[in-house]
Amino acid sequence: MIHSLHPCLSSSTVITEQVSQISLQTANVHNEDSVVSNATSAVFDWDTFKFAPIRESQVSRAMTSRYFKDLNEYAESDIVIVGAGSAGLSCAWILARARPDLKIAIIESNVSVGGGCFLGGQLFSAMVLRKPADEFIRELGIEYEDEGNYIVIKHAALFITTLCSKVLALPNVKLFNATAVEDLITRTSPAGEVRVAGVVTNWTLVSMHHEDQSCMDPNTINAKVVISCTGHDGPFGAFCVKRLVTQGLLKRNRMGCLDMNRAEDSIVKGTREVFPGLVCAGMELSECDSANRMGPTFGAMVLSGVHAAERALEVYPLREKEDKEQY
Ligand code: AHZ
Repeated sequence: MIHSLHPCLSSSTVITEQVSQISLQTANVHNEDSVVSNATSAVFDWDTFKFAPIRESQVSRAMTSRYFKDLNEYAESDIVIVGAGSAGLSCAWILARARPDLKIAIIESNVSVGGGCFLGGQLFSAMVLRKPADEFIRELGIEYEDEGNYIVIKHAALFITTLCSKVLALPNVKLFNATAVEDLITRTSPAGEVRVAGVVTNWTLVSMHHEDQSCMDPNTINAKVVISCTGHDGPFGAFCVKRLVTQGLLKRNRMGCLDMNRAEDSIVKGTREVFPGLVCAGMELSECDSANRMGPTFGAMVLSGVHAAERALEVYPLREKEDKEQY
């Protein structure tokens, strides 16, 4: 049975009906005697097994109709989060639950989410978070070992995939991955004050080829507030801070050397709207404030994400008002 097809798909109705009629004739037999029947009811007599039929265009339309509907809806977002690493996804989880009325787009340049968070340090698995970030981990429902001042999750990927799955299940969030923010939208008030008013995007693979292909113009997303969580300097990292620096709108202070104790406190405390309309969180802040890096301890990333959500909602009414006044 196919529910709620996009209106432009009405020409496919005949094919859809034919296919669903065939699918009704497919009678798969459950195998109650299977040695894995205690783990799943999706176990069948494999000799007679057959998938419900499908036409290739149905698969294509199932994806494209939804993707372009989302692009259309989120072209006007309330808040855009740039970067789906530990800071960005932590922020999204808090923000989207605190304000279910707001439309939140997450733009991630990589195909996969997580940034530096699929592994602990030096390609090891375990992930360390200093207290009091354990409160956030308990809310996520992830098991950990309590080591006193810090906790250890058995694999960083367990943390980031759990967090991501919870974020993606929220109805007011859309993740556009494999999509890079390659510029910012700005507005200038009659008094000459500049603010960030959205992001300029492109497929990441296109963004990577501006040097050897010409005229590959981007797409845009308007937003009242942008939260940048693109990590420290790198090929794509610290993107929004660096873009404003090139315009002389923000001062760059490069990331300091590693000092776990100083670094984590200063990233969390320093999380703020660094420029009108642009809140900055996670390691991108170190390129703004010259904060030390902390290496493989992630408590500051999740709590900077929480703090960023709080700061974004504080400035939201003002930025929304400016957005209405300045179009
Ligand atoms: O792909 C990037 C990553 O997933 C994404 N990103 C970067 N530039 C982008 C752009 N458009 C869209 N222009 C972009 N996406 O942003 C994500 C950043 O994740 P991250 O894990 O690099 O940053 P974070 O601040 O969430 O976590 C930092 C983790 C670190 S680094 C570090 C150290 O070097 O000492 N220590 C910790 C805990």
